[in-house]
Amino acid sequence: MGIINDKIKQLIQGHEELITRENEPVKGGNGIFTRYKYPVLTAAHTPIFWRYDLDENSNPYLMERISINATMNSGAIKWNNKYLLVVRVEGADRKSFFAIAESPNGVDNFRFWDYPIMMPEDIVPATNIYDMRLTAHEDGWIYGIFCAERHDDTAPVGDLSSATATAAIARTKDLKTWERLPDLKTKSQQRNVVLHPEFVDGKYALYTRPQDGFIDAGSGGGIGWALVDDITHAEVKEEKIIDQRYYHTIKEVKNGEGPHPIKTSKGWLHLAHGVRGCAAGLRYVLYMYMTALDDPSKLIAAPGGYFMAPEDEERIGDVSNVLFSNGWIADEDGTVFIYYASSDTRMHVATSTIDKLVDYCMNTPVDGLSSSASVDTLKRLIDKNLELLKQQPVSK
Ligand code: M1P
Repeated sequence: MGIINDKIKQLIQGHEELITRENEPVKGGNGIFTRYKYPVLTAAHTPIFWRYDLDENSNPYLMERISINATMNSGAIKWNNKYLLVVRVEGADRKSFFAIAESPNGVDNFRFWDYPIMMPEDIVPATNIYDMRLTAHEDGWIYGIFCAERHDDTAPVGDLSSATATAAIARTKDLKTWERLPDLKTKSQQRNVVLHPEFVDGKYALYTRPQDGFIDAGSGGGIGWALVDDITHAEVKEEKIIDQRYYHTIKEVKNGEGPHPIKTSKGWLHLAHGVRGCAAGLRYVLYMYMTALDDPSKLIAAPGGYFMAPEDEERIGDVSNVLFSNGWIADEDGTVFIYYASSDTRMHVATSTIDKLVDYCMNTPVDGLSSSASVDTLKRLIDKNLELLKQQPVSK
């Protein structure tokens, strides 16, 4: 065994400085949420001892032996008073795996646990697994539903790109040991499947995203809803669309549920992503909606447009122009920590409160689906404000 030399010490100290750097809220903003100055996790936040062989004899040049490409789309949960992310870590070899990073305050000092999650395989092993949604269910288990990707063996010989997306299900009581349940049985391919935290009519309830192909949502219609009798042999027999896609909106091409919804006194608060096409490719933004407390499948509020869209460095990465969220944490005091990835590359946090997000959902005008409807909505606000300013002028 070699010795820890000065170069290794510098490497470890530099990493420690990065992961303990204090984050700062960005001033200004739109009154709905607050962004933070630094990403909470990047590939460089992964432990030095994952990437380097620290033995001078077997690594005399101190090279990275296992490079990490990205830390992205993370599930989130508050656990033993810590803010935990189940991070999608992607290696330089394009394989994703899950690893937990924990923070004492939710906005900085995220530190990875020593080992990634050793996720058991389904009967048919997957090539790639990613984007876990965590749900502490009222049945007492913590479930992780994620996408299992496999090569589509029905594709013509030589087609090495066609793949299938299936919802994989695992559960745990301690976030360390995971029990893998059989993958969700569905008629179509599925990604972005999320477990609702409560039983509905005595059944497990899932938000689904039926899709025609691996990439193409096609006739899928939008975010679906399905009740499942037995989570240990989960099968979607009936599925209805609860949040539809529309022409010329932020979710024209695709949408997908984010983390499981947060229960509030006014209804279930949902965070989702919407996708549209443009000359630069697909653009992914985050949007919100609410459903009824007594029926989580009934839409009660649909603020028009996006809630968050990529800004500045968020716009650039492996898959540019993408914001994606599959994790948030609502604290006891009403603070909401929204964890989102930018451009399939790094993780960020934004904060808001339950009251603000409910107000945003209930009072942001709906998308009228045409330019004239948007102008009518705008005119009503201008009329109201100009009247107010006439009565109470603001000195310039
Ligand atoms: O590259 C953007 C996202 O694309 C997919 O999301 P969706 O199924 O909604 O299109 C996923 O591969 C996701 O991981 C990725 O961030």
